[in-house]
Amino acid sequence: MNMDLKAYLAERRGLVNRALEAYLPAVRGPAFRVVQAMHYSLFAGGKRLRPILCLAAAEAVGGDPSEVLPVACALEMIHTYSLIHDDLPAMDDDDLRRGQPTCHKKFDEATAILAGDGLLTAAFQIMADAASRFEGRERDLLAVIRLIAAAAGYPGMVGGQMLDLQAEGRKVTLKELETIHRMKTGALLTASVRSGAVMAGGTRAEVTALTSYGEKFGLAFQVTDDLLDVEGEAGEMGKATGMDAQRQKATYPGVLGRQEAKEWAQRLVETAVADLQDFGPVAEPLREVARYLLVRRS
Ligand code: GRG
Repeated sequence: MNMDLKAYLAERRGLVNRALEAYLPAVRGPAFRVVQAMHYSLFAGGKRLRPILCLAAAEAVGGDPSEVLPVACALEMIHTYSLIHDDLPAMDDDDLRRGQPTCHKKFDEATAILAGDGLLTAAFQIMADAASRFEGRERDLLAVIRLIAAAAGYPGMVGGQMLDLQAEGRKVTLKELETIHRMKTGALLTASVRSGAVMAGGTRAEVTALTSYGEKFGLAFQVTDDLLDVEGEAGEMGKATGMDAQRQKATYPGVLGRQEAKEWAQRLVETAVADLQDFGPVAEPLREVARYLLVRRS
C-alpha cells in the first residue's frame, strides 16, 4: 500500500488534539494558573507520536482507533509532563522547547513542577474514568493502566532519567546506553503501541509482535534523536542543538560514531518493520511511521 503519511499524521494529530482539548479545556477555575500552564505545554506543538502509535496499533489489530483515545491522550499527557520536568533548571535547564519558551520560562518554576504533576495525575484519572467505555473489558483496561504506570515510573522513564543524569560527564558502554534509553524513552513508546493493541482486543501473538516492534521503534527513535542533536537544524527542531555534547551526555553517535549510529538506526527500523510481517495493510501506518524516523527533521 502506498499511503500518504503526511496526511495520515495530520488527520491523527487532529483527532488527538480535539480529544485532548475536551479532556483539558483551559477554563477558569480556582487553580486556573496551573491548568493554564498544563494547557500551554500540552498544546505547544508536539508531534503526538505516542498517541498516534497507540491508535495505529489499535488499527493494526482490526480495532477502531477512536475507541482508544482516552489511553492515547493519557500517554501524551505523561509525555508532556516528562518534558516539562526535563526542561527544569534542576534537570536540563532548557529555555526553549518546540520553538517556544519552556513551561518554567513562560510561567515560573513552581508552576511548571505543578503543571507536570497535574498532567501525570490527570492521565491516570482519564484512564480510570474510561472504565465506563470498556464495560466487560475492565481487566484489559487495568492491565493497560498497570503497564503504562510501569513504563512511566521508576522501572521505565523515571528510572531511565535517573540513570541518564548519573551518566553525565562519564564514559558509558553501549550496553549501559541501551539500558538508559530503553527505560527513558523506549518504555513509554513501547507502552503506547502495546496499550493500543491490548485495548483494541489484539490476540496474544499480535500483542507480542507489536511489543517487539515498539521496543525497536523506541531505540531507533532515540538513536535518531541523538543524531538530530548533532546534525539537526536548530530552527527546524525548535530548540538548541549540540546540547548533548555540551552536557557530556551519553549518546549513540558519541559511543558508536555517526555513521555506525545511522546504520544501527536503519537496522532497527528494518527489524521493527519485519515484526509486522504477519499483519496486512492495516499495519501500514506503523511501518511508515517507523521508516519516517530515518528521515525526520524534528
Ligand atoms: C523528567 C521523569 C522525567 C523524564 C524525562 C522524556 C525525557 C525523560 C526527557 C526528554 C529528553 C529528551 C530530549 C529525550 C529524547 C527523546 C525525547 C523524549 C524526545 C522528545 O520527544 P518527541 O520528539 O517530542 O516525541 P514532541 O515535541 O514531538 O512531543
